[in-house]
Amino acid sequence: MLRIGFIFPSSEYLYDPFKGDPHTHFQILTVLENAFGGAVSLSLVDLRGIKREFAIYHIPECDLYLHSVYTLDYEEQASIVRALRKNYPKAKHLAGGPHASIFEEEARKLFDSLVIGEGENSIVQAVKDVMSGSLKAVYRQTEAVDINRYPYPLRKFLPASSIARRGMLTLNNKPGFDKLLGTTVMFSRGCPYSCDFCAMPQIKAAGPGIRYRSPELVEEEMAYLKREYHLDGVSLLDEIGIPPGKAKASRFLEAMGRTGMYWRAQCRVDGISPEIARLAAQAKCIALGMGVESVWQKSLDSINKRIDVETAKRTIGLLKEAGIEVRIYMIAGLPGEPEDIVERTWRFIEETGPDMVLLSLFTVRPGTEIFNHPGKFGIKNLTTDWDKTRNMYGRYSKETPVLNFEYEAETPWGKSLSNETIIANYLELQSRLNRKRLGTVPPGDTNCASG
Ligand code: B12
Repeated sequence: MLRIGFIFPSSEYLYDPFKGDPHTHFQILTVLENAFGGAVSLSLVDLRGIKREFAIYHIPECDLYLHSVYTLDYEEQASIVRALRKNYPKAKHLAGGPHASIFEEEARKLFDSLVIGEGENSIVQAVKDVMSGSLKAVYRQTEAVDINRYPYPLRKFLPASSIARRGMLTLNNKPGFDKLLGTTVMFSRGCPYSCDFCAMPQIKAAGPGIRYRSPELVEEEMAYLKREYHLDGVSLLDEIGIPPGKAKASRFLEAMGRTGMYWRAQCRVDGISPEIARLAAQAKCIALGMGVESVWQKSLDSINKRIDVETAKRTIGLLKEAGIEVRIYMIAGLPGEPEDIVERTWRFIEETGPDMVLLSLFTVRPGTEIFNHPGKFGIKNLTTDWDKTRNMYGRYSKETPVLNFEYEAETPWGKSLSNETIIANYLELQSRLNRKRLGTVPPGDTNCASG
């Protein structure tokens, strides 16, 4: 029997790594179970919360190790691979994920094999090849997979205690929801937009656009979670949780409504009509997070966000009226910010009254248009020291944040802000938010779709 272990790294830089779930791992292991049944033994090696130097004691001997490589985890994952090669020299290491796709050459030196693009077909072929001793260096998926051909991802690879958790449905302005049991789900793949600060367009180049699981599969997965884990609700991690377009959105919302479970999600500010807001509330949507990113239109335009500040204002109002808690994601330090950005941002917040504001410091991540063409955005001195890109507010009670780039003094939009000013602006806004209890309490929410 072939022993396969999929390793999830410690994620020690996250305030709480158990806010999310290893969806890639659930999905790939479920696909393998369906394809190979008893011919393979499958394990998810969960290293969250485990110190790096002790990780090796938590990893059982396997014939094939799988890794999903994120930029911030790369160094840790490389050290794990090196340690495992010493202990189990015959074992093979196969990797996929954003960092492995963006830095293919570098990744090929570390791993025996890479899966580039979506992995459902490639992993089945790769495991067959391991069995016959002919593992290839690269498996490349060049077309989008049909996600409705695959069953929902099973959660049994982790203990129930780490699946069903309290605190997943907590609301800032309504008590009681923190007691509910919840977990995270993902019902879509991809995104139809090309924001210049997001790595998705490059990572998902082989499957552009957005694909949703059918409402039937959504209901099946929700029923499974309720039955096996007695959940009260779920948090959707999809970038655009409610499918765009009235017909698709209604069918999805009706399906969610039938489950009787609470849910929270994310959406674009331009994706919500009054009717959709009402239907979502009826379907027990308790909170929606939206990437407002900036209150300065020039900054929004410079990153190709394709929204406008007025729409953002309107949608916040709509959702509040429907009784849905509104969280907005904002970024400090985007290209084009004026000198008075703090006051402008604060006015917007006071005027619109969101229930929560999750503010991040702008970080240039690999795989983004800004990383690939910094000059276009007036950016220089980009660092690839990824440690400097672990920007979580939760860290800053003890440390001072740093930017992983600088703006040219003169940029395409005129005079720029210095790094010191951007950081001071960021800290000033965070402290105002905390004083008004609008920030994350405790600081450092790990939600990642906001960048
Ligand atoms: C859910 C999610 C999370 C979850 C769970 C992460 C996980 N490791 O499972 C949480 C909340 C924990 C998280 C955290 C972070 N995330 Co995140 N996350 C996502 C999100 C929204 C979905 C990923 C997902 O699970 N999709 C569902 C699965 C089934 O699909 P998939 O991941 O695309 O995987 C498919 C293929 O890529 C491939 N594949 C991938 N890996 C592997 C490995 C093997 C062996 C094989 C065979 C195949 C394979 O096969 C899969 C099936 O086709 C993506 C954006 C997106 N929509 O893709 C961002 C994204 C991946 N995250 C990102 C970032 C930056 C982060 C954070 C660093 C955030 C931060 N605030 O700093 C942290 C770091 C996390 C860590 N250690 O996990 C970036 C990655 C950029 C990069 N260069 O690494 C993305 C692309 C967001 C973005 N817009 O830029 N994240």
